[in-house]
This record gives sequence, C-alpha cells and structure tokens, in this order.
Amino acid sequence: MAAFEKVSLKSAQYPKPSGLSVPYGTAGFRTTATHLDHVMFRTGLLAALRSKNTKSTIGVMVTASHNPVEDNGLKMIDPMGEMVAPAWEVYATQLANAEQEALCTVLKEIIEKEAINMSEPASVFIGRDTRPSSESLSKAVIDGVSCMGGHSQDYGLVTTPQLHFMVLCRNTKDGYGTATLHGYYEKLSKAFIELTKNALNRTDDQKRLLVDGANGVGALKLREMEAFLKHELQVALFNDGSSGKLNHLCGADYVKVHQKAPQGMHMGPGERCCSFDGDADRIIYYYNDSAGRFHLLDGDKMATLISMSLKELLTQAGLNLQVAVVQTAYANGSSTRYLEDVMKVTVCCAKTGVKHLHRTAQAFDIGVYFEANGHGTVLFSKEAEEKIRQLVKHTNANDEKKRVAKLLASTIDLINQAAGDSLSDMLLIEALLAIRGMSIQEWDALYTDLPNRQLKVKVADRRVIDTTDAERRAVTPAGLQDTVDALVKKYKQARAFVRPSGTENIVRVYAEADTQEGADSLAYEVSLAVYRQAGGTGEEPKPLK
Ligand code: NG1
Ligand code: ZN
Repeated sequence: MAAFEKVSLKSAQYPKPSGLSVPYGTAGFRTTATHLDHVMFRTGLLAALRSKNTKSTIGVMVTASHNPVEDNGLKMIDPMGEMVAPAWEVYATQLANAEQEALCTVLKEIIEKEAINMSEPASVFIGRDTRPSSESLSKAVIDGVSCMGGHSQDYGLVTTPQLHFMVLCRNTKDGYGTATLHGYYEKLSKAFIELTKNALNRTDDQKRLLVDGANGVGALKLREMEAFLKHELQVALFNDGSSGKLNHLCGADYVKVHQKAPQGMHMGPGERCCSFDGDADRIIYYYNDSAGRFHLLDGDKMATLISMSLKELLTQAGLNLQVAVVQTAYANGSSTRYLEDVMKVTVCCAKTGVKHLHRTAQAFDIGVYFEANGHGTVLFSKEAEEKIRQLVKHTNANDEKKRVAKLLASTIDLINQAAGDSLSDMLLIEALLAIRGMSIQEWDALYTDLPNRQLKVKVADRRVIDTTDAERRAVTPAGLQDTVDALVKKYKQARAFVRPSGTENIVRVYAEADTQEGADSLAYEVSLAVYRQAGGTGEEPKPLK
C-alpha cells in the first residue's frame, strides 16, 4: 500500500531515540520538547486513522499546559470535543514507542483491530501553544496526517479549549457554533453581553478584572476577544508574554500550588484577579484583603458559585432539572459539605483527570464539574437544553419566567461544553457575579476552606499503589491504608489519601485538617508511611517547618 511506503520513508525524518518510551498519560504525551518529534509525526498518523474510524474531524493540540517552557506535549481530541477514547490512548502509546522497523506493523494492527476503511477521507484540526518548540512539532503532526492521505487544518496559535470547540463545531449538525476564532469570540461575547444586561448599574470598578495570562496563548487570545466584549469587561492584563517566560512564577498552577499571587501583577486591596494556565484551560481567582492577606478561590469555589446560580435560576424559571457537581478527591472537604448540606445538590467524586469528571457529569441534566486546580466546565443534557430553549420560545410563559429562561439560555451559550476553558469560565464567573451583585469577598465567604497540604513522594515504582473509591483509598501495598486511617484519627476534621500521579513519576499525598499545622503534620506523617511502605527512594520525607 502506497501509504505505508510513504510512512516508512517519512518516519526516517522523525527517528525515535532508541530506548525512549513515553506513555499517553492523564493529559496526553508530555516530556522534554526535544524528545517529541517522532511522537508528533506518529500521532499525526494515528489522528488520521481515528478520523477515518469515526468518519469525523479529530483534533491534535500541541501543548504542555502548565509545564515549564522546555517541555512540550500533545493531546488528541475526539469528535464531540472530548478527550480521545481510552482504547486509542493505548494505540497512541504503542505507536509512539514502536521501534522504527516495527512502525508499519503496529499501524497495520490498529487498522485491522478497528476494521478501518482506508479509503475513507481523514480530517484533522491542529492547534498549538506559544512554546518555541510548538511550531515545528505541529508541522510533524501535519506531516503524519498527510502521510495517511489525510487533510489537516492548521489553526496555528489557539488555546486548548478553542481547538476542542472547533472540533465540536465541525462535527455537530445542529450548529454548536462556527469553527473559527471569530465564531468562538462572537458566540461567547454575545452571550456575555446578554447576561450582563441583567446586571443593573454596574460601575467601571465592578467591570474591572486583573488577569494573569501566564505569559501564554491565553493572553494573546484574551486580547483578541476584548474587542468583542464592548467594554462590558475591563481587563488589566499582566504576564501577557511580551517579556516574561511561560508559566514562570505565574499562571494558575503556580498560584494554586504556592497559594500566592503571581509575579508581575499589581493588585490593589479587594481587586478581583484571576490566572490562566499556559494553554488557557484552567483558571483560578484570588484577591488581597485590606490587611494584605491573600485569598484563593479555586475550582471548588467556582463550582459552588455556578451550581448555586444555576439552581436558583432553574427554580425561578419553574424548571425541574437536576444540577449535580462532580469533584475529585482533591476537592476541599468544606466545599463538599457546603454543596451537600447547605445547597442540597448532588455531589459525585470522580477519579483525577478531566476525562473522568466529564464522563460522570454527562449522567445528569446539568453536570457542573471542576478540579480544585481550576479545570472545569458545565454540561447540559440535550433534554435540559431543549426544555430551557422551549421556555424561551413559550409565548404563554409569564414575563419573569421567560426572562430567567433567557438567562439560562445565554448561560448555555457562554459555556464551552467541550472542555474547561479559562476564557469561557472567566466570562461565566464575571457574568454571575455581576447578575448577583456579588463581590469577590462575598463569594469567598460562602464557606471557608479547610487547611490542607499536598506533598509528593518519590518511590521506585509508583504502580505499587493501587487505589479504589475514586482514588480515596489505597488497596495496595497491603497495610498502607490502615496506617493512613490510623494517622487520620489523630487529627480533627481530618482526611488524607495517597495516589500515584498520572503525569509525574511520583506519589501524591493530600491531607486536610482543622488547622494548617494539623494538615501539614498529617501530610508529613502520611508521606513517611508512603516512603516506608511503598518503596520510597532518595531522602526520607522531613516534617514541614
Ligand atoms: P496527576 O499528576 O495525575 O495528579 C495532574 C493534576 C490533575 C490534572 C492532570 C492533568 C492535581 C492533584 N493533579 O494530575 O488535576 O489536571 O495533572 O493536567 O492537581
Ligand atoms: Zn492546561
């Protein structure tokens, strides 16, 4: 077959460093940029096959998100804008790690296993972040696609969720949106302006938002979108990439992990601020109070504000639709308690990684999902969306109900249902705060986070830890969970768990308790247990100061 000859020839230009093995992890391939040429080319081949297999457009985004600028990676996007199906993650790993001579054999095996009709056309959308390595790496993906006779559309610099949006638009018949950047900005901005019309007497101060663009692609795209927002949002943009280094001392991950403001941000007391990550699929809010104390509003707080607002709007509209919140084990215990006990919403716990949250959220009329680190969105079932849009059209409905239904419809339009999206989430939070007339301090005061601590432990093989119950309990090594349980009993309002990371070669430890000292001490004790019972390497963990 001509395609295979081409593959053999072309792949020689993208040789695999011998002995190198990279897995398709929680968020796709991710490693040092210089090790990725062959992975990119081969994923291009695979994306074309996935396109033939699904008779749809597939996406490939070149990014390493919040990782340092020297890293890179990629992620495949399935037809409905979601993460690629698990079986194809396995194929991706097999293909990326095949030795040069075995490449065509592995390809043929995938084609046979999936019974792919090679005469089908293939279409792949490609996007990339601002890393210096991204442009040439995305060319390698395009080369791979064309080797399989596929057609690529290169969107160039886009945020990860923008590419998810393009893929979803292209593959939906009922008009999710137009698969262009203009289509994306127009859809979101129109919905935002519709919503903020309902916020009366907004002052310029209330419209002002400080944004840390992580020196990444999100900053560029926010600049592009600003023109569409017609001054309804007044952005002061910092870390816009003009001088600083990507994700360095800034960005959502930095702010969340270090619990402090990014560098280069000039925050006045009480000013509303947010940070994107390097590919703009996460967002974290924060402010300094008048005493100069830093306050963080993470994914849990966003899920709370969003689900609370949706629930109220549904009641006002007289619509009987269930709102559920999907969290992970990292959600702060206070948020779970507030959602369940005060707001009376259904809360589910999914495994870490947005694909797990996304799938869980799909089971509800309206599923709000967020990781504590700020990655999340809202999914509306077809029926829920239909009911809301029907009420908007319903001429007999009294005016107030219709007004509220319109608010809900605009909310649907504002949300990027394909993926967590810094730009879309930011506009959603801004609109909800505006409509509620709520300050960031009032939002923050809904509940108080339990003090918590996350630690990493190096072990020889992190796969010795196997977990259950959405990663909240360790099944192996034997005895480890008993130790954790006994340690947790020593502290008040405490909770702790351990799980192997899906993106780093470490075990993560999480602990929370009624005081910071308690959380720190529990996290340390659990780390020591992991080190001793799960084959720790290097230096033994030390107590936190
Ligand atoms: P791992 O390394 O599996 O914990 C991390 C984040 C996830 C998710 C992925 C993908 C934490 C505790 N974990 O996963 O939430 O964002 O990276 O980027 O933040
Ligand atoms: Zn990201």
